[in-house]
Amino acid sequence: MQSKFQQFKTDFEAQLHTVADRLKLEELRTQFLGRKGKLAELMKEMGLLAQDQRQVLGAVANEVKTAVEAAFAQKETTVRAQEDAAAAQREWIDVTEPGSWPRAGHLHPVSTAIAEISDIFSRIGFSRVRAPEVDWDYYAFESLNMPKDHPARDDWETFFVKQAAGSRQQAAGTEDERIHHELQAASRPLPASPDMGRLVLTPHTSNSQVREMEKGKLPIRMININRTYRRQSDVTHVPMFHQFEGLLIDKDVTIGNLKGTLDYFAKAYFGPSRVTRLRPHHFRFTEPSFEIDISCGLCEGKDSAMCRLCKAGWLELGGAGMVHPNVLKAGGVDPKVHGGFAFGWGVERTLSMKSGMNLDDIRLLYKNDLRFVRQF
Ligand code: FA5
Repeated sequence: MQSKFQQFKTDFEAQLHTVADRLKLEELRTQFLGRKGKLAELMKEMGLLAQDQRQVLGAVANEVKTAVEAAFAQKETTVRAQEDAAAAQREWIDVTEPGSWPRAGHLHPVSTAIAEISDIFSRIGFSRVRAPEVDWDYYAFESLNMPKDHPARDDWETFFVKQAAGSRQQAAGTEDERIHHELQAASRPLPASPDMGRLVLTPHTSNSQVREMEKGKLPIRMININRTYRRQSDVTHVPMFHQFEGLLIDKDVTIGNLKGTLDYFAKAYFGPSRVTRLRPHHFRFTEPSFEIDISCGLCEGKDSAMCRLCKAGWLELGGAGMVHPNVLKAGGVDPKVHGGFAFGWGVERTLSMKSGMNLDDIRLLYKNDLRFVRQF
């Protein structure tokens, strides 16, 4: 029986040695020291012995039990300490480490260009105004010296708003009705031309010219940047784009003032080495009219025959001219006293011609491809 106790101790110690975690330790405790464990069995067996034998063996049993429990307690302390140290290592948190931030977005390059253009003109006293994006034919064409059915209108490839065509009756609560009411509220009564025609998605920002003159405050120095629409789509055209329209009405305004303004803008937006040139053109609402070119930023006009971007050192940006007397009259301005200049450029075109942009398809701006927009 005594050797059984010794064997028990040896077995226990051997197994205790291999234990490395709390789970195994608990299993070992149940197996050896639990109520139905090996020690309890030995004690039960010992209880069956004669009293004198029990007395002798009792001392041995106590000694084994004390030694085994002490070894167990020590192992338990060691295993706990090891497990706690491993957990501390594994679950360690550096509370001073910066958190992980969601990726921040940024303005679309067209929005940035609009803000920049607006800022550049504000520095020389041009105030930003707004004109409707959906407007009457009258403001988009007719008041701009383009009578109905004039072939020049075809150049604008206009979208007409269907429901409003020829009729002032719209279904209650529709978007058309809202636009219709907004436009009526914004429009002044027109003694010369009571019929404002159809509603159009403005194909250019020039609808702001007569609207601004109608406000009756002179001089005018305005910039209108807005969405515009045309039935076009190719590498240099998108169906929805932005234009910025400049209009200056004052006394003694010359083409020199126009050229100076455009050169100022070209240098401020594109860089100090860039210049503009005026090329004769024709618009019904300006006389004389010009196409505005800007010197090429890629070849700087030096190797223009080889340049993949420009034609002969110049890039075409937009139109401009001296405001036609008929347009001044439509706006209630006396052409004998006041005159002025106007210009209208595409924001996307202007942006794509900025050095470093290298945009060979303007439609990329509206593809919603984050790989593209994140570059800017
Ligand atoms: C006009 O729209 C005139 N209203 C400009 C003007 C204003 C002339 C004031 C005189 C006085 P044009 O159709 O050329 O002109 O358009 C002007 C610019 O708009 C173009 O040079 C181009 O930069 C831009 N543009 C025109 N159509 C598109 C399009 N579909 N996509 C992108 N940009 C366009």
